[in-house]
Amino acid sequence: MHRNVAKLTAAAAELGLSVETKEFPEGTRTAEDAARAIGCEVAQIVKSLVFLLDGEPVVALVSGANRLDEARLAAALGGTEVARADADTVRKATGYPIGGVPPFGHDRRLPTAVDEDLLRFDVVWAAAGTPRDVFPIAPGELVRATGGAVAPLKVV
Ligand code: 5CA
Repeated sequence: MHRNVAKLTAAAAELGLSVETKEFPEGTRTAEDAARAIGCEVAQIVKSLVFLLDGEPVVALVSGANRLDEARLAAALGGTEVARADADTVRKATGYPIGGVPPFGHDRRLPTAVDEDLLRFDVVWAAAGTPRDVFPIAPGELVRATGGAVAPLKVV
């Protein structure tokens, strides 16, 4: 098991969650890749996107079918200026590389917004620390584990 996957699994256990990760050698780097490998809807894939909100890193958990509306993210978390984090900032803020950023289990707790569309499913799939490992989770557990604010986040 990749050490990032072990780290995510340990973080989940600390949060009282038993997480079963699944490795797909063909890769799960993007939401589309992940949906294809898993055999689920793209909308069931959790994109864990890192932004700087007024200069501080935050996480948006967005359905794979949706495009994030940055103004909605700012509204959900109570800030103003939103900027996309670059690859280096993502790794520094979370401890994971782009394409593998999990929704929780980061090096420090980050303010999090959860796309309300994810709550339509019984199970959604998120990255488990690398671009080839994922895990299923009930969206309610995702909200609980992250302490996230559920909000409309998509561009309409
Ligand atoms: N493993 C999949 C799904 S479980 C995954 O991690 N998808 S993701 O959407 O959360 O991560 C990929 C995202 O990283 C892209 O949607 C994009 O927003 C972002 N990204 C890709 N390249 C860069 C880059 N060079 N700088 C900043 N962000 C990037």
